[in-house]
Amino acid sequence: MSGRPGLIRRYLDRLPFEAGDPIVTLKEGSTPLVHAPWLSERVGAEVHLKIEGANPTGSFKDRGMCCALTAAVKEGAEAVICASTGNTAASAAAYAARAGLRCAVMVPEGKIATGKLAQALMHGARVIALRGNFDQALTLVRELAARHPIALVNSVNHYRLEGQKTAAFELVDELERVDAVCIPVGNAGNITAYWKGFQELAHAPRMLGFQAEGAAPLVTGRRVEHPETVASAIRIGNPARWEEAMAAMTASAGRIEAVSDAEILDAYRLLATREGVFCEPASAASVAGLLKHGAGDARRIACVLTGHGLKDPQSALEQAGSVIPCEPGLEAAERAVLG
Ligand code: AN7
Repeated sequence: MSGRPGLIRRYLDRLPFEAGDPIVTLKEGSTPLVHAPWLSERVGAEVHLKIEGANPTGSFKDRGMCCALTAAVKEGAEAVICASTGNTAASAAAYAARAGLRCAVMVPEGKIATGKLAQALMHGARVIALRGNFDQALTLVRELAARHPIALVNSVNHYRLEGQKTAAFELVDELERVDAVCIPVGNAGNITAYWKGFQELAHAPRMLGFQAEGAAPLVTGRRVEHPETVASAIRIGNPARWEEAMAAMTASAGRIEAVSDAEILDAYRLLATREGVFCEPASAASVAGLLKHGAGDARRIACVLTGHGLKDPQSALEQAGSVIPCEPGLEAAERAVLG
């Protein structure tokens, strides 16, 4: 077979699969690592951006989902289910379509970005809008998966973490040494997965996790009943991987800190205008955190940009400049173009 391998084939020896398994892949992983000159200058260290929005459905979830769906097919499942703030739903829907499995996703009504909703619907998932938040949705789908023969593909499923740990492998592959990793934290699956990946390679960069101020249970140490943030992907008040995330932070001498919505939106705009990289607001929390809290004495830093900016056109249009109307004549065009 030619072309790049999906991540199960690329890392087969470090994943719980065998060559003969019914691998479900859209050629996820192997995402670009882009040096960030403006950001590096600003923080006085070498900063790189891991562009996870370059995965097939536009987020890091694809790394975990190819493994979760491969395992589901292997185990004879006919349907999968997840709760989601959007990206997990889009990814589950795509990989289920690919595998020929039915898929149901439960999302908080009116609280997921437009692109993610369009993806889940286009891939033919049954999309259920819960009149409640993500945490309530996760409780419900866990119960449904326990009662019915439906595979749960949230990051409580360990295959998800197995897949997502491969991003740590890629960072070490390309950078050889990385001193700190900045990462947005919602349900805390991804920070747990990265730490697992680094540990398997005997690397120990500082894990710096960032939550939105209105949804920062790991910072305050208390569950948040009504999480609120512009970064809808990380609007989560009771992370399923709470203990694992805290353990990763402690073991790596890292930190989990909060950033405000204003700081997230600043970083979101700066990445787009200064680095040419368009991520979604939740992803920008990693850079907002680095700008606000620093990374100690780390010399080489990776910021994980978890999802593509096109996922959430509404937030972009609210933050960006407006378009300039123009009549179809040369003079009008000159005025419009030259200002
Ligand atoms: C862009 O899709 O939880 O800490 O249901 O979409 O592993 O939860 C998304 C999470 C960061 C946080 N960035 O990762 C879901 C969901 C983006 C995300 C996170 C999410 P975790």
